[in-house]
This record gives sequence, C-alpha cells and structure tokens, in this order.
Amino acid sequence: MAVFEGNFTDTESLHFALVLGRFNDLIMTRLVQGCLDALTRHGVKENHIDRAWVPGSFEIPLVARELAITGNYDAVICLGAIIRGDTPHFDFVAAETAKGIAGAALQTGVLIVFGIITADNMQQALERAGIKTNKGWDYAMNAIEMASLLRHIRKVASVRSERFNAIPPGTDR
Ligand code: INI
Repeated sequence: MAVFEGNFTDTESLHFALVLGRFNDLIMTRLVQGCLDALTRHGVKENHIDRAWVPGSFEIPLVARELAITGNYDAVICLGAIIRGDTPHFDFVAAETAKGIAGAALQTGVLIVFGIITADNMQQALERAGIKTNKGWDYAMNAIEMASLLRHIRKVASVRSERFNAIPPGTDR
C-alpha cells in the first residue's frame, strides 16, 4: 500500500514557471511578491523560477500550455486578477481563463496552478493581495505541495514498473 503526499522540504531541484497577467497591476505586484516570497523562503532557487508576462488573464492559458510542453518545469503557476466591472466582460474572461488553465494541465500532464483572483470589487481583490492575506503565497504553497506529490507518485510508479518488468513472463505475479 502506498500513501502519496507532497512535502515542502525537498524543493532544491524544483523548477517553476510563472505566467503573470499585467491587468490590475496594483494587485498583481503584490500577488507576485507573495508568490516569490513563499517559493524562495521554502528553498526554491531564484534561478529556477522563470517568468512570462502577458497582457491579461485571458492570455494566460495559452502561454501556460506553451511553457508546460517544454518539459522544463515541475509546475506552471498562473497569477491573474479579474475584477468585476459594469458589463458582463468579467464573466467571459474568468470562465475562459479557468477553462483554459484546467484544459492545459489535463492536456499536458503538467501541474498548472490556478492562481487567478476573481473579485467583485477592488476592495475584495486587495484583501486577497496582502491587506488580509496574500493568495500569491497560498498559490506558491499549492505548487510546491503538488509538484512534490506528483514527483512522489511518478517515482513510485517507475520503481514498480521496473520491478514488474523484471519478473520473467509466465511467473505468477
Ligand atoms: N484581464 C484581467 O486579467 N483582469 C480583468 O479584470 C480584466 N477585465 O476586467 O477586463 C481583463 N481583461 C483583459 C483580458 O484578459 C484580455 O487581456 C483582453 O481581452 C485581450 O485578449
């Protein structure tokens, strides 16, 4: 029996890419700070964190997928801030960003963290970007835990398949 769990300690060899929306810059600056702070204070090397800036959240999934398929990263962390306005624009951007990120992760098999703040107003967004809590920090912790969990699962799977293949055919397994 195996119990699979991620940890927050074996971080030295982890590689991350951040995909960052420029829209709502005030919020984004704080989210990115929180995310980098959590990664580096848990031992992730600064030169293992690549960053790609895109105009807004809608552009994030495409770039996240592009980075994921390079195979260079344990996780891609997407950070964006979508704030409701007077028109239905918010709903379209938020829905497509969420769908796109989920799709890119499932298509590529690479962890892609949904670090998109969706808020009804600037006050709500600020509260999540440092005034009360910093969701950038939380998304980084999710990325470390999940990257570590996936490594664990893949390592156990590879050891088991080596063992399985080493048993001569016809032997009772
Ligand atoms: N992009 C955001 O990241 N946040 C928003 O709040 C936002 N609003 O409200 O419009 C937003 N729009 C831009 C969008 O992400 C694209 O960059 C744009 O539509 C061009 O494709």
